[in-house]
Amino acid sequence: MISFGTSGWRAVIADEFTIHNVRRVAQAVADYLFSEQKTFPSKEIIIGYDTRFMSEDFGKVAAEIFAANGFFVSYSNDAVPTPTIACEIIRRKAAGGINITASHNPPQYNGIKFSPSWGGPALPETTRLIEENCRAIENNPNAIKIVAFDDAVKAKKITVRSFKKTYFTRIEQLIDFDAIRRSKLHITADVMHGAARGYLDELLENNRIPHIAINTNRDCLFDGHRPEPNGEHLARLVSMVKSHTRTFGVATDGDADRFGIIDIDGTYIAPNDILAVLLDHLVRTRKWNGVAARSVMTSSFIDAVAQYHGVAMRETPVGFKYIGDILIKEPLIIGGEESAGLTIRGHVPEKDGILAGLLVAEMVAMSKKSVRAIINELSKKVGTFLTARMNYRLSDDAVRGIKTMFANNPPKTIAGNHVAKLVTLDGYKCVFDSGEWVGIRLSGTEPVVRCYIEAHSKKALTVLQHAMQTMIQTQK
Ligand code: G16
Repeated sequence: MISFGTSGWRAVIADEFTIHNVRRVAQAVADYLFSEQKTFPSKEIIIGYDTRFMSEDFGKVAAEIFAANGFFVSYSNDAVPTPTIACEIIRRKAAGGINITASHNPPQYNGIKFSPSWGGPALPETTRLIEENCRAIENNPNAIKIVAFDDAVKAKKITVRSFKKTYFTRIEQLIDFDAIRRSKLHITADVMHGAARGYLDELLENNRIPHIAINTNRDCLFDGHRPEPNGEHLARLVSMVKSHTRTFGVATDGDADRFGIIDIDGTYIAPNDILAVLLDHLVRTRKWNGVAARSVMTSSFIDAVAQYHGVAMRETPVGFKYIGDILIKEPLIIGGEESAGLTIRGHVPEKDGILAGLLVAEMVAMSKKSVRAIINELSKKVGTFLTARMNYRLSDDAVRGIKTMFANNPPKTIAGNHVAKLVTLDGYKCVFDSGEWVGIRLSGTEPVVRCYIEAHSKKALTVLQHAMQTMIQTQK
């Protein structure tokens, strides 16, 4: 059963993520694109891959299917960030693109992200059709067309290319590298053995920003942990930042669409805070107005900043596809998620960890302040927002129990807080009279239930954490 989650299809290598299943998914995407030919007649497809085990080989497997189906394939000559593929889809007016990646998942996983011609992650109405095509192919394996990679290269059906140039130009238009250079800020870039190697470090090098890049070698085991740039996995970056003065740390995940920020004193800064300070930075430095967007379990710190600047806020289910969709349709200033994804006006409708890290560096350089100092100043104006996220591996019965409880008898109070609003955009979010809230939902990328909490004080955060833990544990 091949199913697309929050972003793409992900599965354990050699279990479900096999050459056969990659062929099935590629054929299913090709069939989908054929069905779209009336509205978008391009015959070009972009194929990239990350640094995971055999990703380039799985990419070739997919390229063989698209070429056999009559598509012209632009196949990346190296591991490539997901946002770079988005850029290339748009520039070449391609029918779409796929990236062989399992993003931030553990090393045992691989996956396929598919983006249609608009460049953002496919929306559910698209992935549903691809899933249906996969099922149809299962019953008719002869439906899979294949041509050998080398033969397709000779026949000019597949062209091996670098996608760097357009992407670098775009980033250089969006980021004030002169300001970073003038500030003499030193950047330590941790690419976590992922697809930002040769991208983030080269951009810094080309723009003469003093920097050190770490974890640039390919390591399919990602140092034994998943390539997720959060507080748990950036110990080396933290110690590098702490041991150098005026050094700021930026990190990117396996396919370089997520960011991690280490402030100049070596502390990890949560993406929720980064979204809020960047909205403020963009409004002040670019003089942009319009709308901002965040997914439902993202902190309302950014809402408070939006309100302060008279910017409208859009709330979406979890998944960058929904934020990308807003960027296409509305004058978006910034859109982001608590899971460390963001994009801004003028960029692709896909999250970009490289852009995010450089933008925060620009903000630090221009303000000559630490990120923490900027957060504290902003909090004085708009309020304090503290957040926590817990992940639980629960039995199917426990998950059913939680769903039934919220669907049939949602709590009226939690830890003495009256639930003023129940938001059901994605999972369940209980918003209290104070504006503090708790949320619970099933992850679409990992086999876990996620619980999110936001409070205005440490005490309230701890109380709500305990209350949610108890609520979840009673379901076990
Ligand atoms: C993916 C999606 C994001 C989403 C994140 C977490 O990130 O692209 O939009 O916020 O997963 O989703 P979930 O909570 O359902 O696991 P990535 O970087 O893995 O593609």
